[in-house]
Amino acid sequence: GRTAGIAITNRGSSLYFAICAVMGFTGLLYLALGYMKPRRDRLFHYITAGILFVASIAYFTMGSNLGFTPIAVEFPRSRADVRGVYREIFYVRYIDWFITTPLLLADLLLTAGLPWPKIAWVVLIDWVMIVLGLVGALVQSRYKWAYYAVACAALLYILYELLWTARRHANIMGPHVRRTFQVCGVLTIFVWLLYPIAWGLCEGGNYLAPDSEAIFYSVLDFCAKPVFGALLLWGHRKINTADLGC
Ligand code: RET
Repeated sequence: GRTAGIAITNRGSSLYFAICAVMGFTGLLYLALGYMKPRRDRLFHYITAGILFVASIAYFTMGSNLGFTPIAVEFPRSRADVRGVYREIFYVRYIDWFITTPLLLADLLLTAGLPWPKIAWVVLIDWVMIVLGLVGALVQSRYKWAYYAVACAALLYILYELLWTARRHANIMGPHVRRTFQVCGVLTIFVWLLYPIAWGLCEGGNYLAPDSEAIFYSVLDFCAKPVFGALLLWGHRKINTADLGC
């Protein structure tokens, strides 16, 4: 809908609240399942539940139509009455991602048994990617695409590390680690590549209205967090956390 020249989401709000509930519920579920395991095997439950609780708060914020700022659209398009001259940019997404994407990478890379300096390095590149995406989203002019391009390069580097370094490492850690990393890694590569596409159509190019943005990102976040978490924790039922060096 359009309020004072700003295209904001109306129908997206209920979807955001629904995802908020899903994230909160699965967070509690994964935490409870962790408490049914011996203390030494709870690490991945804590990480995954933490991811879901942070996401739940972000989705509550967006459902309440908070955590956004209006940004002038570079080229208001013909259906400007739908999209508005300003666009609602949810900066709270990036605060969520700044916290949760490193934890998702920790889930994956700790499972692969990578040494911590390598994990820290990949997390640093991930932070660069998220911050550049945020700055690009807040920039009004076409310079936003320069930030976007560098962020995309950072994403490709992260995916290269998953596909090359981490996969090879996981393969020598036994069949359960190999299988779990394979399933969660493939999901990650596939879903993470869709985020820059969503960004380009929403924050970047203003091709999709905020209602569609709500659907697009909600589907991606649902796959990247609750579904990813379920597959990871399912895989870990046969993995000894201590064998991973953590
Ligand atoms: C941005 C825009 C700039 C270019 C790129 C991006 C990538 C974002 C990614 C986000 C992943 C988020 C996840 C959230 C968890 O639910 C910042 C959109 C490359 C990969 C997994």
